[in-house]
Amino acid sequence: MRRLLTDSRGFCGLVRKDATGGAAGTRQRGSQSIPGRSGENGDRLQARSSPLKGRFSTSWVAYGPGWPRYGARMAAERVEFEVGDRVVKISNPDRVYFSERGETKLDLARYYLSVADGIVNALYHRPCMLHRFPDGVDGEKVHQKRLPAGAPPWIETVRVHFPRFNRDADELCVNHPADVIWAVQMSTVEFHPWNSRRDDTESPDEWRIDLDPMPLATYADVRRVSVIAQEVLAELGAVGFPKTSGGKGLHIYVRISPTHGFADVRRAAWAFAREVERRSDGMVDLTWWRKDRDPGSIFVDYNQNARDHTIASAYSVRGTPAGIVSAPVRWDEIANAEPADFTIATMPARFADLGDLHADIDENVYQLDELLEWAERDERDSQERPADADS
Ligand SMILES: [Mn+2]
Repeated sequence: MRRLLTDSRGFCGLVRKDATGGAAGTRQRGSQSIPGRSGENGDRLQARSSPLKGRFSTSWVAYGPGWPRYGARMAAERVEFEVGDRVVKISNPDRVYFSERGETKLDLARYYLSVADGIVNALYHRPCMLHRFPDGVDGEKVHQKRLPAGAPPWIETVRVHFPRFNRDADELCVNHPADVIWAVQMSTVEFHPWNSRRDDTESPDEWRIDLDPMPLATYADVRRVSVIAQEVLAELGAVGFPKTSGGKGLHIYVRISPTHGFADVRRAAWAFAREVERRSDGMVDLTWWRKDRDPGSIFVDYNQNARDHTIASAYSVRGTPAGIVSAPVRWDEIANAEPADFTIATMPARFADLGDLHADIDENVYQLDELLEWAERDERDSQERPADADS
């Protein structure tokens, strides 16, 4: 898959550090060893051969069965992760972030390491907005566009402009799993990347199809609409990569060549949504105002392709007590899978088995021309056009 995986051997290491400064693991970082733990190295890295033969040589699981739980036996002030050649400190590792099963900030960091290749692929070089939960997901949520203060020198940013406010922001720009772990240290739970990348932030390379159920619609309705969406995509010759939203919805991503601006990508998404609506026998309702839509319908939210609109990425955990993940799924899984099946507890094993189901997205580039012709036709025939994104 992506460039950085060519050297994935030894990618994610881990150093455990206790309150006294002692360390255990793959490397001794201090002269002290942890009292009572000599010889215990159950948290050593485990290498597993990848199920995707030939694509990665090895994928690393950054923790093992002997990994001790903190809290009862040892009050940890911080934990250090070695991620490739970088070290990221996690403070307050024992703080509970997900109240349903009690996973901690440390568990969140371990989750992201377990899907490192997937989350980096989803965020790679994109301006990225962070949803931070400093007191866990039951506490206050902070929407953060600008990079939080105190970043290490290897963290990269990309500058984006906000015309409405005539302001710039330097947003996180991920190119290495250590960047993701550092964002966790900054209490980030959700990652919301732009649909463009830093080489040309004004030209999206990702068309996002967002199947959004209205309040009385169910995930079963979303499934039915996803079948129509897949059929229209196939007729267009486009390859869609589906994922659960982590809520009740489904997202389908399509790689596009970055040759159009946000307005055209949104018009193309609108034309696609209209075609799905026509075939949906009333299941899809594209009425502009949310309050006017059929509450039992699905909205195909083409506005997610507008400038500065972002949604949670593939492998992003959502800020829910059960730590539900926006999970890539195969098309043939949609009929049976439930969004709540995919959590920070279940995803590591799934990722170890299946690898990144979105790994091939860059190899399936779609040109928007035909959809833009559909948009022109619809605008001409019906005198309709998508309203302004910010109206
Ligand atoms: Mn949605």
